[in-house]
Parts: sequence; structure tokens; C-alpha cells
Amino acid sequence: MKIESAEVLVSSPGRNFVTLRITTDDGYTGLGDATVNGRELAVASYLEDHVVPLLIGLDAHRIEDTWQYLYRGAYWRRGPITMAAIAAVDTALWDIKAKVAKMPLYQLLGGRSREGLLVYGHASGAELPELFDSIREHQEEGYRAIRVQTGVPGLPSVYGVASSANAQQGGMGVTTRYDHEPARPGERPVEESWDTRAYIRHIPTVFEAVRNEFGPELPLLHDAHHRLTPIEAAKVGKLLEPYDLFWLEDVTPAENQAALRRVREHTTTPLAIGEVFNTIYDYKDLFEEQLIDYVRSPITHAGGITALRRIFDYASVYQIKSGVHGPTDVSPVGLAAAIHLGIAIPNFGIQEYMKHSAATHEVFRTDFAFEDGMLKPGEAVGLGVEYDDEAGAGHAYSPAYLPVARLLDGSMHNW
Ligand code: KDG
Ligand code: MG
Repeated sequence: MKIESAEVLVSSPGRNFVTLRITTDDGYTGLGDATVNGRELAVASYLEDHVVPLLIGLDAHRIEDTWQYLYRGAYWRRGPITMAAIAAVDTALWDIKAKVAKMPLYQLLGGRSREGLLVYGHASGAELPELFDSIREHQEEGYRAIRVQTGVPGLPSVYGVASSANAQQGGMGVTTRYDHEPARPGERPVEESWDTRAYIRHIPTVFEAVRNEFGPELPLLHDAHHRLTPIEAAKVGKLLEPYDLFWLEDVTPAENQAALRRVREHTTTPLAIGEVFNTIYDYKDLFEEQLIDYVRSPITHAGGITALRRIFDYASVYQIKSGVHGPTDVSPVGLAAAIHLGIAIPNFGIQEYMKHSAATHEVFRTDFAFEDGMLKPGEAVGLGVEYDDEAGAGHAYSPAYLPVARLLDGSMHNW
């Protein structure tokens, strides 16, 4: 079964997505997600100009060999663009293999290990009353674990907090809240400000209020979004211990894996990291020294199903679990792949789930379901996602960027 063609489909139903569709000489098709938020055209070109020509004529069944061919063969290994391109090829080939086998993909990954994937949703509010409303809305929708992000006094806008502007952009007039859609349309990123001391003073008061209102049972998560130094991160972890977080995410920019040693020495708050990691090597010290509790890489940005399964197996040696990144910039194809992998692996932890807009679901027709706070794969063969060409073609690429962050004195900081 040879690869006959591969197309790069760029569509923007409210946000930009890059999708790879591989077709074999006997008519099977497979989909893969290659969306890199704010850098979509770079990965589209990488695929179109440098990967698609190499794929033509390859045996579509040789998934591992194709992975190695693209990873080792590039010479320039790793990096988000390369690994997203490889992920898209890998996912599309798994989709095809499962269609040929006439099975939903999870069956090829070992079959079900559980009934569904526990997910967490994003509640946010600039102030406590809006935050409480948002938590209640999520509970009413069935979410059983909730990420909590709030405004910080003195800062006009903060990562992860819904604003009416991004509610309109993401929701396309369909959903009223769209709490996490940070990429904003435009030719340049918007600028946000950041003040770590103000954040550290404020965040424990938020979790205290949330626990007082919602009780001790509800699993709560929080994302520090790469902004803290090791000692600041250690302090936040310690200050939040009384509120029993499910996890504290991206406390430091974890390119420096040693930073997590400092954090770990000081706090028992569970740590999740890795949404910007793209290879198993990024996790090496973190796993071997047991410095984290959850792995955040998504299939889309870490080289596909083949590579992420390897990362999870390595993590399992150290009792570290999955906590796959699932923002709206991972397309429904990337999410479906995460659901098939998550239902099968032994060390599943939790899955992030931001609902995609109705316009997105017109382009990507999915068969997974959200029930009882869990995502469940459907029984369609393959990934269970169909790409609607007509709907996709109706949404041309539109430039959009993630914000950048500056400290109050104007210095650039991590967003
Ligand atoms: O594209 C960047 C977003 O996906 C990222 O900011 C989301 O931190 C994020 C999260 O935890 O979902
Ligand atoms: Mg995050």
C-alpha cells in the first residue's frame, strides 16, 4: 500500500488549523494535525515543500520507519515545526492503518484500559464572582475537574482569563464563553503586562476562596504559564499546598530541567510540565529524578502517536502519568488522536478539554463524545474524524498571534 498523495489543508474556522491528509494508492485516507499556534504557515511550508515530496511512493504501513526517516533524515532534529510535521504524518498513517484493519484506532494501541478519559475544563474570571460563575457553568456542563485562572490586581489582562474580546473571536457568536483562545487576529501580537510579586500575593487568596465555596473534593488545577523563577515557583507550590491542587502547571520555563529540582525540594504540590516540549529527551532528567507528576505534551507537537506513546512508557517507569495538552489550537484531529491513545495507555492521568467552536466542528466532523466529565472515543474506524473540504475551503488563513508579555518596566518576559 503506497502513499499516492498528501495534501496540506490550512483552514481558519475562527482560528487557524493545519491538517495533513495522506491518500494511498488503494484509496485510504488518513488525517494528521500539524497546527503550531501563531506559526501555522511555517509548518505548512515544511510539510508541503520538504515532507510531502518524500512521502510519495512510501509504504503507508511502515509507520515507525517513516518516523525515523523524517526525524533522523532531516539531520536538524527536534523543534516544534519539525516535530509537528512528523506528528501529522505519523497520525495520518495510524489513521490509515486502523481503517485498513477496520477498527477504531485505540484497538491497535492495545484496546481500552478504561471507560473514558477524565477531563478538565478552564474556568476563569477577572474577579471572584465571575470565576465562581464560570466554575458552576463548567460543573453544569459535566466537568469533574476544573482549571482555575483569575485576574491579578493591577494587571489589565492576564493569561487564561476570558475577556469579551476573545469570547467573540473564539466563539464566532456560537459559544458565549471561550475561556482559552489566546491567539488574537492581527499582524502583530498584542502586548500584555506581568508582575510576579502581585501574582504571588494574590493566587493563594483565590484558591482559598474557591475551596471555601466549592469544598475539598473538586479537583482543581492551575497554570503558571512558564513565568516564575525556580524559587518563585517553589514558593507558589508551597503557598498552594493547603488547597490540594490536582496539579500546578508550567511553573518554570522548563528548558532548564534542573530548575524543577529546586521546586521539588520545597513543595508536595503535584507538577505538570511539557506542553512546549517536543521530544522524549526534554523529559529525561525530569523523569529520572522524578521531578514532575504529569506529562503535558500533545500528540500534535511531540512527534505523533508513535513518539508520545514512547514518552508515556518511559514516564510509567517513574509512576508519572499523562496530562495531555488539549487547548483549542490542537485541532479535533489532534484531540481525537489523544483520546485513542489515552483510552489505551496504562498511566493515563487526565486530559485537558477545551471545546472547539461549532464552526470548527463543521470542518472537522468527529465521533468522540463528552459524557459524565469524560471524553470517549467513538467506534468509527480509524481516528473517527472526517475533514469537510467544502467547509474548510470557506475559511481562508487569517494571521493571528499569541500575545507577548512585558514586565511593568517594559522588559520582555515569558508569556
Ligand atoms: O498555543 C498556546 C496555548 O495552547 C497555551 O497557552 C495553552 O497553556 C495552555 C494550556 O494549558 O492549555
Ligand atoms: Mg498550559
